[in-house]
Amino acid sequence: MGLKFRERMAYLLVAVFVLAAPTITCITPHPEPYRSHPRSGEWKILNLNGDVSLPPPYCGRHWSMHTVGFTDATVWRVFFEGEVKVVLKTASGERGHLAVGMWWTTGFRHGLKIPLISSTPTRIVVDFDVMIESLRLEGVDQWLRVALACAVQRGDGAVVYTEMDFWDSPNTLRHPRGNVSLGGEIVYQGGDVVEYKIDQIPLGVWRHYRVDLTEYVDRAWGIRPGDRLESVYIVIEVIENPVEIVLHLDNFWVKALIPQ
Ligand SMILES: [Ca+2]
Repeated sequence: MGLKFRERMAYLLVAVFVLAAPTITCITPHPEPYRSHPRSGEWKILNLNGDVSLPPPYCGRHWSMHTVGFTDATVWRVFFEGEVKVVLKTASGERGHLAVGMWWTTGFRHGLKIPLISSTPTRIVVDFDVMIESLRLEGVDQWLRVALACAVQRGDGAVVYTEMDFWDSPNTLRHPRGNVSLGGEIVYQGGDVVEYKIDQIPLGVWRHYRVDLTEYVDRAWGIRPGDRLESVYIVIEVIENPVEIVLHLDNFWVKALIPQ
């Protein structure tokens, strides 16, 4: 009658594996979304006039710019002539930012926000050349940050900002609201902003950057279906003491890597 002990143990072991298998499957770590995005393929340019090569009077066509927070005491100009030249001079007590770059409405090739996850996996990077020609800071407690930034509209409509600083004033780095003083990369994190430190560019020198937006946005916010890129731009942020800065920008290309 019944099964021998050895056979019963064999059935028991099979039962344990069958029952445990779904559990094992469930706890397999899911790959982070950006890691599943391609690392090779064909680059497709997503914006227009990134090299500022259109003839006059269209040189600055497709570029957008604005300031937030500054009063009339701040003077700023943006010139388009083969490259972008930005001049910003703030007064004491001013706090705000100047942004110059590509917005989906005018600068993106298809006039549409760009999905960060779609049926075809894509990786989005920004290539650009930049030079800070000159920089004048008054006092020791000035705040100045110069960064590549992007705005992403999430599936629920909220907008989040990811910034990659390539120049920060010493005072900014002395008072981080992030982990940069602990050896991390985050200069500031709060509300709808995560700000990374990617470099400290020397003055008067052109430098090329390739910034992987997919990776930074995913690390900052965790990319989810429905997230769409709506702008990519250079931002100069100033708080308190007067600042005078001249910056040049060229070959500003937003690109998607499409797997072949
Ligand atoms: Ca150019």
